[in-house]
Amino acid sequence: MIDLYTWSTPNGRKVSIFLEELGVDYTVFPIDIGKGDQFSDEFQKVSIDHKIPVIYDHENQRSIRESGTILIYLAEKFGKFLRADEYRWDTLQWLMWQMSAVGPMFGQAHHFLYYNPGRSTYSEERFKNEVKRLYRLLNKKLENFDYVSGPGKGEYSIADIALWPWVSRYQRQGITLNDYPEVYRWYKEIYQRPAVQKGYNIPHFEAEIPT
Ligand SMILES: N[C@@H](CCC(=O)N[C@@H](CS)C(=O)NCC(=O)O)C(=O)O
Repeated sequence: MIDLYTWSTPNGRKVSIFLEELGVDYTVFPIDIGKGDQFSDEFQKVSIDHKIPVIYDHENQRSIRESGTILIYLAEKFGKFLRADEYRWDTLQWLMWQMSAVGPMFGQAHHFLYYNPGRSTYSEERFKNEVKRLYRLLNKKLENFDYVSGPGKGEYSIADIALWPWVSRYQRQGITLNDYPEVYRWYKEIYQRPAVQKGYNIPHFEAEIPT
């Protein structure tokens, strides 16, 4: 049994979507980061960093934080969505790109463009441009691929699962998905997966998924 400490954010949704894709039993512990639950003594026992998501695996009493690590851990534990052959590195490079570029840059774009508009023109411009550059790169990759990694035209993997929830916040990044047609096609296709519909609304329904 897996415990999931999470909230309705892109990093949290990566893990709930993945657990739904795996179809495994898990228990959700909502950590309302707007109210400061992440600073409670109880949560600190599983997350030294005070950040969601975190999982606790009862099978081996292991607690794991950092969403990219959690995805790799679960993929290896259940043997799904991360190939064991040479395409593993293809998937991992896109997963690391999500963790090191998309997550931090999109996060800063949300901070300056959506939550604090008008506070810093320089920062707004910088992160808007960087977000656009990352969308262009993703669009270019998807020109010839159905998914970001894997053999043939690509296959759905933890890299797509990590990227999709960040793209679902495109409105907060000032992005129009019609400007990136391949990303839009990929986004809509993944949107239709039942596990995505369910995992998006964990720990609670926030709003309809933007389309
Ligand atoms: N690199 C971490 C980032 C985790 C993260 O920033 N979580 C945010 C929500 S998406 C959080 O818990 N924020 C609470 C806070 O900063 O106080 C990961 O990918 O898991």
